[in-house]
Amino acid sequence: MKHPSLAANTAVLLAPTFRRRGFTLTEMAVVLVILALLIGGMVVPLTVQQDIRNASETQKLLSDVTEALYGYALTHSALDGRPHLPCPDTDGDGRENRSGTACVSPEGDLPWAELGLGRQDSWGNPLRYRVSDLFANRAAGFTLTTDGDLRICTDSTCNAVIADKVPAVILSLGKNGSATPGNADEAKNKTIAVADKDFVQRSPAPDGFDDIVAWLPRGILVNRLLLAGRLP
Ligand SMILES: [Ca+2]
Ligand SMILES: [Ca+2]
Repeated sequence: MKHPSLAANTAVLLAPTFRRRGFTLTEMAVVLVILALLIGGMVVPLTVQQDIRNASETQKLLSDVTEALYGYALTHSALDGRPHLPCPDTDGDGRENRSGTACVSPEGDLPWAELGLGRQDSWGNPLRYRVSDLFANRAAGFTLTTDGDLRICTDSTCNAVIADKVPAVILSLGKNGSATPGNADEAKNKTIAVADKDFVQRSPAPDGFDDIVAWLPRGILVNRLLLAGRLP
């Protein structure tokens, strides 16, 4: 049998020497600030990664669309037997819109249903399409010597030309697609004006420019048709 005083002494020896307590408000605040910083640091790179992925997928889509346009020229003949490109879609059904043998408008949405791809970019906006009149005429197709009338420039004033005599241009207005253009280069690409035949291609910049522009170089278009025996 244990001696009562010995049991009491043992209990004293085993008792914790500190007093348990909860977090203070200050400690909680510090923890919350650290958590906020950690989560913030993770979220920003994730949105940046998504933007890069969307831009990359749209770039790939535009590349596929240019291939589909080469294919269209190979397989579609004007009334004179020569090749031609499709007209833009001006009523949103993905089919080209013509008035007789000419295009209703040289600029509009990409005729994605005709091509079998390219309905929307990665941000859910329709791809835009512009074609030179002489390349889309269904009465007389184009020849080895037909020149396009479109230009790709480094800015809206077109001081430097990247590509000249271009038959067709395809573009995505980028992440800010539906927003009002914040600079002259974005406005140049977004505004549909029949008389304006210049487009701007440059790197994305902090000024808000994020358009992705692709085009059919005239030389590659006629060379593909030559190799396939569709020209001259
Ligand atoms: Ca249409
Ligand atoms: Ca844009």
